[in-house]
Amino acid sequence: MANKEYFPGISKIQFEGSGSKNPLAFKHYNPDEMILGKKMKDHFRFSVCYWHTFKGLGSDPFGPGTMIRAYNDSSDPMKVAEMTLDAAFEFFTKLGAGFWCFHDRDIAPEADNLAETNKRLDHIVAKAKALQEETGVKLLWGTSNLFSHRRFMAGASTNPSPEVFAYAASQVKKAMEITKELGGAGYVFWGGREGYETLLNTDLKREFDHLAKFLHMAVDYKKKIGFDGQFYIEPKPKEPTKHQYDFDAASCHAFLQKYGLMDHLKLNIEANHGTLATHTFHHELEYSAANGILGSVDANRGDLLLGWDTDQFPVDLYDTTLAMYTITKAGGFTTGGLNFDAKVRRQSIDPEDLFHAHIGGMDAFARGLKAAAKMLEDKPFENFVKQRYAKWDGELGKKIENGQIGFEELEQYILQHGEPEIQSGRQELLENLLNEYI
Ligand code: XLS
Ligand code: CA
Ligand code: CA
Repeated sequence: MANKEYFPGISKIQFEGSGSKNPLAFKHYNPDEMILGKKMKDHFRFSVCYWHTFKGLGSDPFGPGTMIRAYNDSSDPMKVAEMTLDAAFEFFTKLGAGFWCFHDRDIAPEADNLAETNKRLDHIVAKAKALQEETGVKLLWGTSNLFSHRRFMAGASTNPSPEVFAYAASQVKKAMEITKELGGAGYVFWGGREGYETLLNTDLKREFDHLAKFLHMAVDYKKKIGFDGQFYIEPKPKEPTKHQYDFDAASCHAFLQKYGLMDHLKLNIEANHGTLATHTFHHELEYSAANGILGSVDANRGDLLLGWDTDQFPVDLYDTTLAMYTITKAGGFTTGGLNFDAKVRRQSIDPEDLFHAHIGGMDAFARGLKAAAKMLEDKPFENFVKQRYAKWDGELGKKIENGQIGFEELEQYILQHGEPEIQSGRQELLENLLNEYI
């Protein structure tokens, strides 16, 4: 660990229980506590994201950053990269998050050409590897920033220029190599600017084909280098482009099926992207779980009154409860985890705000898990759903499900039996019940 302390006055965050008034302690997240036969920390596999937490300084379209960080205090960009990495590992260790995530360009700044940029990455990755070994912190996933540089203004693999496609491929090739080098459990493809601003200048069909071609090349290269991490696509409907091709879980699912990619990619579901697509976080998780493509989660939340990706820290207990309910019911994380793709607000300028934010998110998920565990043990919702669909296990239901009858037999059935029986959906009762668990 570096000699310099970047978060002085803050020691390792401890679990102090719900009576604690200490803002720098966990009230609910108790890493080794067993819930449903598994340690809490293994349910979550919490991860800290590098981009918001260490590279974000609170800038918005109306003004530059507000946050002054000790690890930015140099005019040499590589010195800043090194100091930031030291600060990051100090933060991961003090917080007790077991994992981290990064984009290639977060950890090492781009140089004048690709060869030099890759050299910078190698230098930082060697340091990151040593810090991982020293602290035991692991890499949840790596990814590539294919959206900030001006060359990617019209997309990366969906760019009208094959040269930009080639540049993106070179960048992802390297990002996969360093993710493997750091033992990453996964690799994320988020379609940064893979979408369009206007269809008047866009060959939509060709762009989709190119996106798929790119992912197939990545799958081939993954095999070639023996990287055994899980690939994920991260859906998002808009922002930065007005329409992103990986719109939501269902459109990603259709894309993966159409292009023969189902065996190679799962989804990284982000809460705020779900709500931007006018779904709930719960819906996106449930859809993915139902189709066997739930891989990992970017934990955050949006703001109902703001129509963009605010990436706030998750504090809503309904969200965390329903998320943990679906995730746990689906068997829990294997390669994936809960990555805080979230940023503190522009006025939260102190380093300790980063701790408050993560502690709050971890506690909110711990409460969600505890409520979900009780729901899974008592099964009030599962039993209700089972009973609601019970007739499908009867004679008629079975015949339909097994494809043994068609329209003519069904018409005969109705002519014989008359008006179907209907039953209440009991929504209000179920919502009241959910409140009892929260
Ligand atoms: C942006 C995305 C991005 C991905 C990683 O909205 O959430 O941060 O998670 O590229
Ligand atoms: Ca994300
Ligand atoms: Ca986001």
